Amino acid sequence: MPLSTPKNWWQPFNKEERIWLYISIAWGLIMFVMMPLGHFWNQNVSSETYKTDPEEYRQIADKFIAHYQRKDAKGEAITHNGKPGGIPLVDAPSKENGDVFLVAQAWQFRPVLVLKKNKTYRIHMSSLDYQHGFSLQPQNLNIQILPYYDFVITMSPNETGKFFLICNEYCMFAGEKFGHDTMVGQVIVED
Ligand SMILES: [Cu+2]
Repeated sequence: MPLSTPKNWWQPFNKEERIWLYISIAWGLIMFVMMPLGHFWNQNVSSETYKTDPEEYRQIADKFIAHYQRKDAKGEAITHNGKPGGIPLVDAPSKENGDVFLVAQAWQFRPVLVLKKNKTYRIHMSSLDYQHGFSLQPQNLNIQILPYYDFVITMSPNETGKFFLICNEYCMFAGEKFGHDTMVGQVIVED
């Protein structure tokens, strides 16, 4: 038989090759079981999913924001930075009183939600344009936000403080501008 046509296309593994193969299979299995396990340490929470569309969702969310936006003594709407045109600050209703709506849009999350410790909230989230990520920090709770889908998570904050929402899905450019790295929102938990 000529040398150029070996009987078997494969050769027996040598020792190092076999070790690396076993390591990569084991690592693949670890990564695989981490996905469902992440559910138990609350890195990925269960969500309900509904169909929506960006225009419909925008209307519902803006109505929600107008209704629950925090007002000052003179009845003026309050924003997160105290300036007109800032992101609205909303006293979110707990589960018994209504649903909460969060909008992701290049490149902001709105509104800034003010929640109460140990109350339970149903939080809807959808995108008006691209795929965005909802990454609550420093808790590291991660959910994808997609246009045309309304994800609802139920959560009960158990510590007070200011938490940040970071977009952890690279969201493209809009009008030839890039702003993914600036897409940071806020959630405030009060007593
Ligand atoms: Cu984004």
